[in-house]
Order: sequence, then structure tokens, then C-alpha cells
Amino acid sequence: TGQVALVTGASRGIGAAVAVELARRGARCVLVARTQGGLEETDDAIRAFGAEATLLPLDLVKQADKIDVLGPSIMERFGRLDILVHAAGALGALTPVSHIMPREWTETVGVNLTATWRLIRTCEPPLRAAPAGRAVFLTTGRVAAPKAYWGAYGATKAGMEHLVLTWAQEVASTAIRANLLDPGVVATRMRAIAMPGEDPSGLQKPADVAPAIADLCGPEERRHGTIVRLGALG
Ligand code: NJP
Repeated sequence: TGQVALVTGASRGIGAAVAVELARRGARCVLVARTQGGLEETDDAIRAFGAEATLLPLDLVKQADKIDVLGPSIMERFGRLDILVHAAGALGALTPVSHIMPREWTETVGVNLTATWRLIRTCEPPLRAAPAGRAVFLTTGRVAAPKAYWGAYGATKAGMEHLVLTWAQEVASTAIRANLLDPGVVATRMRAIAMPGEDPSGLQKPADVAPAIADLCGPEERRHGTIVRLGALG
């Protein structure tokens, strides 16, 4: 306990559920996403059991340079950073590769790949200094199963996997444990946009997958440089 966690994508969906679960396990959470209202809802859920979070409204693409000061500013405020969870993700428009608009491309690459690099860059020093630094990055089974119209999403998540697995080798001799997690199909806004008309009632909920993600952030966790898969690709 006393751990400090930085969670992106914390305004809704999987990131929000992970933040609540980490806070329930005693971590002090710094919540990142663009939507202030969503961050406040996550904070409300955390306050329901007597903890509280720090809200950091931030566009990981348009304000990408602000990612660079996250590590130092968290160190200044809390004196430690133990956990990074990058759950923010961008689907992009589901269109043929030849039809992807530059703005959609920039957004998808920015959230899924460039933010991954920038988060690693700013968080590695404090994670190294932590007794049990942990990092989890949300990926997808789509990487292994290319599908028409999912090119930007799949390509950027493939890039993310390569980058994280490379970084994991580089920090293997430290106390940091870094992994990727493929959640399978989860009923979130992203899933609803990707599969309009689908009945979400039978799908996993964000709260169903949050404990497994929080487990990867635990000080006892030994897995490193792996891709943990929670369910089949839908
Ligand atoms: O998505 P969703 P999920 N700057 O849309 C944030 C992966 N995954 O929970 O900024 C900052 O509910 C956005 O916040 P806001 C998926 O690829 C999922 O399903 O306020 N933040 C929100 O908090 C992703 O990596 C499924 O709009 C930005 C969050 O990202 C992760 O799981 C299957 C941002 C997205 O929440 C969580 O996705 C799979 C920006 N520019 C992989 N853009 C699944 N759900 O079935 C977005 O294989 N965010």
C-alpha cells in the first residue's frame, strides 16, 4: 500500500474499472483522459470506499508534450510512482486502409503507439526507483488476426506490442515487470462503436477484466514481457 498508480483511459470503460480496482487495493491513482466528467465519475466510484484520486484531464495526442512531465510531476507530488496502466486506446475510423483520413491516422497512432513510447519514457525513471514498478499496456487479439477495415488499429497495436516487448527486455534486470494485456471482448463504448447493433448483455464487463489487470500490477507479480489474453477475439 501507499503505491501510486498512473492510469490512462480512466474516464470510462476498462481504464476506469482498473483505476477503481487499484484504488480498492490501496493505490493512490492519478487518472488521465480528456473528459473531466468521466474522470469525476471514476473518482466518485473511488470515493465510495473512502479513497480519492487525482484527476488529470489530458489529450494524449493534442497535448502529447504534457506526457513528458507526468513522471517528474508525479514524483514531485507523491514521491513515488509504482504502477503505469495505459488503457487509453483509439479505434480510428473502420475504413479501408486507402481511405484512412490523416486526422484519424494521427489520432490512432498518437494514442496507441506514440503515447506508449512517451509514457515509457517519462515513467521509466520513477518505476525503476520503485520497489516493485509495474506497467501494463492494453492491446488486442486483432494484432494476430488482421481484418479488413481495422488496419490503423491493428497496426498501431502491433507497434505497441513490439515497443513494449522491446522495453521489457531492456528493463529485465530491474525490479520493473512490464506486460501487455489483451482483454478479449468487453462491453465498452469502443466495442459499441466497432460493433453497432451488437447486444452487449452477454459480453464481459469492464469490472470483470479489471481484477486480472490489477493482479499484473501487484508486487508479487513475476510475469514479465508477456501478452496476457483474457478471452477470445470477437
Ligand atoms: O475503450 P473506451 P475500452 N487522450 O472507448 C481514452 C483495448 N481493447 O475501455 O479522452 C486521452 O471505453 C478515453 O477517454 P476520453 C482498447 O484498444 C478493448 O474498450 O475521455 N485519452 C477513454 O477513457 C483500449 O486500449 C477491447 O475520451 C484518450 C479510453 O481512452 C483498452 O482496451 C478489446 C484519448 C477509451 O475507452 C480500453 O478500451 C480489445 C486521447 N486522445 C482491446 N483517446 C474491447 N472493449 O472489447 C481515447 O481487444 N482516450
